[in-house]
This record gives sequence, structure tokens and C-alpha cells, in this order.
Amino acid sequence: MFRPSKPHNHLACYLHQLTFEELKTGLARIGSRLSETEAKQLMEAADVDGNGSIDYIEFISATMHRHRLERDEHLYKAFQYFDKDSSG
Ligand SMILES: [Ca+2]
Repeated sequence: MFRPSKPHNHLACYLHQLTFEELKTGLARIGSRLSETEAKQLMEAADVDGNGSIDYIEFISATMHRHRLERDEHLYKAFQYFDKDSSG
């Protein structure tokens, strides 16, 4: 069955919250070289309001402030993966 690769419900991206498990799973899936420790640091750095999950705004803010991370583009792809997961 044909399915569009890019749904245009961008609002869903803003509403979806990533847990640490989702973050790790997604990073591994795209072949990220971030270690468990680095993933946790990313999680803690990104979770600005400390509610234990990362929303899209926090995610983007983290990648903007943390240029030492390898590839922001990689991380953005990761978020897109998570979003696909959440819709299924
Ligand atoms: Ca948060």
C-alpha cells in the first residue's frame, strides 16, 4: 500500500515527547556513534524543563547549543524516526 513518506501533520512533531528509551533506540537505528553515556548527556542537556522527556523544541534547542555533537542532521533524522514510530 502506498504511503506518503512525509506526512504534513508537523504539529504532531511538536506534541510528541521522546523518552530516553526512544532516544537510544532511534540513535541506534540510524547508526549513531553516541555511547550510552553520551546519549544520557544529550537527554539531560535537552530536557530543559526536566520532565523526563524531550519535545521537539527542546530537541532542536539541544542540537543548537551542543555543537560538539557529531551531526545535527543525524539527530534530526532520528527525531523523524521517532515520530514515525509514534504513529504506528
Ligand atoms: Ca522536557
